Amino acid sequence: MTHLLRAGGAFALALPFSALPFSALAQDHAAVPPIDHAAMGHAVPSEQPAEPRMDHAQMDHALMDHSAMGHGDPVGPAEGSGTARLPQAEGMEPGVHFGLGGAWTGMAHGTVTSAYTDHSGPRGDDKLYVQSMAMLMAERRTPTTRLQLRTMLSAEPLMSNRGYPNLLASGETYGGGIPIVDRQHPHDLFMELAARFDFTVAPGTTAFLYGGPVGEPALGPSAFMHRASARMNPEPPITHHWFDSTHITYGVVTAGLATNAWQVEASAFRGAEPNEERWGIETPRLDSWSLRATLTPSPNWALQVSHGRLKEPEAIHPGEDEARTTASLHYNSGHGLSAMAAFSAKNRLPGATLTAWLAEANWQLAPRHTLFGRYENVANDELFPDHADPLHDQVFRVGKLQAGYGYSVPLGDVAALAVGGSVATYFKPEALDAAYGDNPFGYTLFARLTLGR
Ligand SMILES: [Cu+2]
Repeated sequence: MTHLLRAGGAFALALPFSALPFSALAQDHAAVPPIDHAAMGHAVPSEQPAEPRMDHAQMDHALMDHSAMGHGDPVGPAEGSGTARLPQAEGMEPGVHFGLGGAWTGMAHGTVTSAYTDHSGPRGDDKLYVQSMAMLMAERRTPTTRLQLRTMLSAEPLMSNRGYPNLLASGETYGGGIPIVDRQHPHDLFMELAARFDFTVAPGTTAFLYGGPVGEPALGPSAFMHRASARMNPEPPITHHWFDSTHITYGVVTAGLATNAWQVEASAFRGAEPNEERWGIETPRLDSWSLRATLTPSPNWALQVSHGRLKEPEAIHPGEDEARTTASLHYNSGHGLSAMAAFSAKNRLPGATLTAWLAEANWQLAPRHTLFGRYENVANDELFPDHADPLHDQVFRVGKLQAGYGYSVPLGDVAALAVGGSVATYFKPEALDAAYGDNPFGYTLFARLTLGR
């Protein structure tokens, strides 16, 4: 019998850990707290009154009530993308859990979103496109350890390398070095190929190691597709390259120390953003670093601050490093409301410091009805990539306000379908009127199939 979890945006494919038996495969963006099955048993006595702590490794996770672990019981913070933490009340991302034999359990989660977006103005464009993500994870627990093998894949390389319209967004390149502006780049086939090992170092305190050829360093908030505050929203943030653009990094090693109330981590990783070849795995390097501290003072709140030094992140700015500082505050009511407020300062080295603000919320009013929205404000110097343009490299502070609605229908016990739409309006200085029109407007209609619900 499968067990379902809730969460945000991914669809699953095959596992490239071909050298391992299926029972050794793993992937988890779930809220399963590291190791603390013993704590879990104590925290949820009415759920599992006679659960002897030594038997957790043996028990059938397919029958285990993961929802009890992830939906607000005092068992520890939820886990987002990479090693990011989220409020405990967020629970796990949706997924299907199953036993793999012995002490191994598995989790599969995925989403496929078909969307049509249209934006007005001289730089507006429209497109029908498909976003996709698949996650597969295998996990093995003992009373004092947890091992996870994770993979996350996307079929987005199938779409045009130019990506899809997203007015005022920028980042990465297509067509042999042409900057992608007013569009969102497609994601790579391999979004994560990583392992994580947690072990208890003192009562209530665990240490962990995370890493792999494709992973996410300890920098910024949990990536947009892996946080409840952006769960229904079909549009990537225009501030993606200020907050969570490192969510696909080729070469990551992270070490951390954690309790239920705090986590500190340090990463070494490859600073360069993914290149235009989206099917392969780029050469891992460890030329950049980051530090992140996360506080989770109550089940409803998480606060992270992080700082990173990225070695030549952008292909269009060779010889230019970046110092990125982010802070984000996450709230989850445990009853359908999730929100995040975040700040980032991207300091080009050498060059300007470009700041960004983001506030977003996802409010599930009723099981089938969800409202969502996002406000962003960012100083962007990449809107005119043509060197001959007098506005080239100039910094413009622009903004976007977006609001939408999604209607969800369960499909049996293991999947869900959501349909919805959003509208967006944009803010900009008058100097951009010629390029963008006086009042650019955009909308997106979408249908999303989610495995796990
Ligand atoms: Cu991305």
